[in-house]
Amino acid sequence: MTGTWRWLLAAMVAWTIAAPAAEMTPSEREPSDADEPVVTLVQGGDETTLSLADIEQSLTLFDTELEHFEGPSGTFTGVRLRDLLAEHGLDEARRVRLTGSDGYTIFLDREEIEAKERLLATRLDGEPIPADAFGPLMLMVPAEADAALAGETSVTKWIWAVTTISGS
Ligand SMILES: Nc1nc2c(c(=O)[nH]1)N[C@H]1C(S)=C(S)[C@@H](COP(=O)(O)O)O[C@H]1N2
Ligand SMILES: [Mo]
Repeated sequence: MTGTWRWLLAAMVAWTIAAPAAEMTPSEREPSDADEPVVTLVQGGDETTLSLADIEQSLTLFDTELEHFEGPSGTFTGVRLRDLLAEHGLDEARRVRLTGSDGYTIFLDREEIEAKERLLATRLDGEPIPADAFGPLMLMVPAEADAALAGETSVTKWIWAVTTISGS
């Protein structure tokens, strides 16, 4: 092996060891064709309703393997929150508010949106996530999954059952 190859191999091994358990990688899954509405986007006076098909067909899908602190575990597939916001002009908002079907609500300001890679998961092990199991849309920070599970980081912004996203 030449020096360069040896160095490259060492770097790859080091990266594999150091890589966070739950990284996001582009998915090879086929986008959904389920067209029932799952989420409403609100911006000014405009409201748009999106289905899983609308979300998955217009954006790059990512996979991440993690154990969610509420129990569900496996390969989650979804879109980057940032991509979804950009696709619908909500990246211009000062902050966005996400609300769940249970009324739980969070705000994310632009800085927070930029700071962390958030996955809006639409599937678990290839299947849509049932409404009675935190679905159909779950927001997560894959890079912090292990810390979340260990109770070492705040998970107040891991909102599940997201039904509304509005800009303000
Ligand atoms: N839809 C929804 N998402 C939610 C919550 C909730 O009540 N509803 N609770 C949040 C909070 S405050 C925390 S600490 C974690 C874990 O919530 P739990 O302790 O109520 O299980 O999930 C977050 N995501
Ligand atoms: Mo909480």
